[in-house]
This record gives sequence, C-alpha cells and structure tokens, in this order.
Amino acid sequence: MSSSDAQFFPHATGEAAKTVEKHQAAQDLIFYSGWFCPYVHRTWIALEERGIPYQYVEVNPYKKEKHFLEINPKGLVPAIEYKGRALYESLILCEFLEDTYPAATPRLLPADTAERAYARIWVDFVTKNVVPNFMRLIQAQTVEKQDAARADLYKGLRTFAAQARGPYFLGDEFSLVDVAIAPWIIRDWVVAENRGYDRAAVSDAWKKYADLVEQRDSIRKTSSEKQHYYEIYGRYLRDEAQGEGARAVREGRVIP
Ligand SMILES: N[C@@H](CCC(=O)N[C@@H](CS)C(=O)NCC(=O)O)C(=O)O
Repeated sequence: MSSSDAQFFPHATGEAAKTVEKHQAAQDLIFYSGWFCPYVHRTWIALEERGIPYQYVEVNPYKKEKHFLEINPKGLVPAIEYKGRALYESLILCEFLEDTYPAATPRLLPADTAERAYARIWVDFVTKNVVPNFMRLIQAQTVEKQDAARADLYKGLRTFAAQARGPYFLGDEFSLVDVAIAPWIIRDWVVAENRGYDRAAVSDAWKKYADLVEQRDSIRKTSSEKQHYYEIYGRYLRDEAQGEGARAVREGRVIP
C-alpha cells in the first residue's frame, strides 16, 4: 500500500453526509465505513433500505490502524461490530442484517427458499462477472486491454439484464441482487467518461434497469458528491492504486 492511497477526501459529502449526520448516536450495531467504497455502499444501502439503527464510523482502511485490524483482520471496509462481535465482507454483512433483523422491511431476500437460492446465484454472478471486469476496464492502460475488458463487462451486464424480470432483477421487489450491483451502476460514469462505456451500448434492457436502480432512494442517500470520487478513481484510471483490490486486478488474481 502506498501512502498516496491513504490520502483522499476524509469524509462523506452531499446526500451521504446528511445520512452520516443522522447516524452518530451509539447503537448496538456499529458500521465501519469508507464513504467512497463500492463494497461499503452495498451494506450501507441494505442498512438504509431496511431502516436498521446503526452508528456510522468513518475509517480509512488504507491506514490499517490497530483498532480497525482488531475488527477486521483483513483491514478492509465495510465491517460491523454488533453487540461486541466483529464481522466483515459486504455481502455477508447484508445477509447478517437479513438474519438479525427479520422484522425490518423490506426483506432483501425472498421468503421462498428456491427463490433465495436463485437470488444468490445472481449475486454470485455479479461478484464473478461484473465487478472484476469493471475494475479491469478502469485499470487497463492499453486500448487493446480496454477493448477486451469492455467486451467482457458488456457480456456480463447483457447476460444479467437479459435475466432481470423487471423493473428490478427479481421483479417488483428490490432485492439483494440489486444491492450487489448498484454501487457499480452509480459509479459507471467513471468508465463512461474515460473508457468508452455506454449503458445503451450494453443493451436496452441494461440501460432501463441501470437508469431505474440509480434512482433508488437508499442509493442516492448514501452517495457522495462526484467531485470527491475523482481523485480516488484517477489513481485507478492511471493504474497507480495500491489497495488489495487494485493489486489483485493488476495481477489477474481474484479480488479479495
Ligand atoms: N470483498 C470485500 C472487499 C472490501 C474492499 O476491498 N474494501 C476496500 C475499499 S473499497 C478496502 O478496504 N481497501 C483497503 C486496502 O486495500 O488496503 C467486501 O466485499 O467487503
């Protein structure tokens, strides 16, 4: 990790800052967040969607401070401390919230067990076919590598959108599948402005889905001002980022 990775705007801005402000009081659940992080964004969307009480704590995960490493030995955000128990991994945290707050609505996983498994199949698809290709596209430095990554990303998004029942992935209800992919929808301007990505060029179905998902209240309320994402994504676009994820993408490894 280079020290420059640890230097960026230190807190949420815009709509996200208002949400942070409302979640300062002590709660059973402490949410360790990095305002900029797409993985954090998933868990944050789930918390906001379901109205779960939480205390927001901003962490700079690149600093690897001792207290945070005690919460998550991997040193990655998001993490949660719940009644003294430390947990991490964005999608596992979303499922933890689902299990721990069964009365909070809406539920993000369907009640029917086969339908729940189906939702998890598509969450897994996002993890394997969308996120890595999105990050590869951002970090690719040659036109050839960008073309290859964009083609793989389009293929993944096209497949995903073709399976979406509409308006959301599983139908009328917003679900964990939408949560899993939403942070990369709200950040796709990075590849639109710099890597020739175009929602409409993926497919009509993808554009319709992405245009709808980004309007979701829980997503808007947890998004910061675009200008502050620039310095972070600039490092990715120059392939200079040294975080765990950026290094894994550079070396062709699975993202941690
Ligand atoms: N698989 C993890 C990934 C989390 C992750 O990579 N978070 C990044 C910020 S976006 C981080 O904490 N990076 C610190 C580092 O790489 O040292 C999850 O889904 O929670």
